[in-house]
Amino acid sequence: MNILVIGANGQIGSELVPALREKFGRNNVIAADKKISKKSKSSNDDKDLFLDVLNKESLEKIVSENDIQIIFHLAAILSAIAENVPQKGWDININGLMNILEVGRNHNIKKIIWPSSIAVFGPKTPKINTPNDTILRPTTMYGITKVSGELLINYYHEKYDLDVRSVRLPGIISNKTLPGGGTTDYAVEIFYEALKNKKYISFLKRDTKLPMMYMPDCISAMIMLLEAESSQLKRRVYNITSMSFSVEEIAQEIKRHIPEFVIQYDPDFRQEIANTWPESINDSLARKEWKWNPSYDLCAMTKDMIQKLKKRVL
Ligand code: AKB
Repeated sequence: MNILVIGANGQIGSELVPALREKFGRNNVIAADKKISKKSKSSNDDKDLFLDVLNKESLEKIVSENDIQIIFHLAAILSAIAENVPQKGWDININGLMNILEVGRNHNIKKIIWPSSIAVFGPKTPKINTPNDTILRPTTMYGITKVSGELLINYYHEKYDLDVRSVRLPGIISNKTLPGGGTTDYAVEIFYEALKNKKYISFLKRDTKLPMMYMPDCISAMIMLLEAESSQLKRRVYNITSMSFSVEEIAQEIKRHIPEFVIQYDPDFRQEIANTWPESINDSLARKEWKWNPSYDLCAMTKDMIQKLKKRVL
């Protein structure tokens, strides 16, 4: 089973690749990205490849030369950046996904895992305990690309029987690689600033509450979705979550570990994006159909983040 991870050096990819290599063997996991890390450049590792997802020929070459059967497609332009460069957001998020789906059907790829996002929801969606099947009318460019992506994966599944699977990820909190340009990034930055400067200026208001998840749970969700039997899956796209908190609530939790920590609020354009997203989402279908069950809540995640980051940041 040869696996290709696209966007391997991003926030999720940089932790998913080692987890997959540990589970399925080093030689069976190819890590591809447009940004090649210094480490892989210097090691000249033939399992770390350059790939621009918009270049379909190179994608096809990598897939056939490495006899790829499974693709994790993680390369994306996130919400805050996509608002500023809408055309680029569309190109990477949709034309990139189209390339994967086309290569998927032409090369008999067995499974494709592609994350969607809570950004598919919009101001008209119920804000609390948002169900799996609900109004999808996002008002952000990123959200529009994610809804279009969900429609596309459903289409390729129905029409070509391509096994594409997706989860709507909430904000992901992690301590290895920084997220790049999302609205939920504050929930990562706050830890670095709390440890380094004992102070953080939030770009979201104090009472802005969003669904979130700690990276170890995100990685296990990806692997569980990959391993789920087809007969377990009644749909292509699942809500998943593990906690929801406001900016003030996470600041309070950090203060329990770093009493001198202070937070200030200076909302910017990202507030407008956050205002259109749910406060909490209902993931009962993922729990029921493929036994999704996260391990970290706000308290456990905060404790672990501080422990891990302390060693590196201080
Ligand atoms: C973002 O903030 O853009 C992402 C997401 C919720 O998909 N983290």
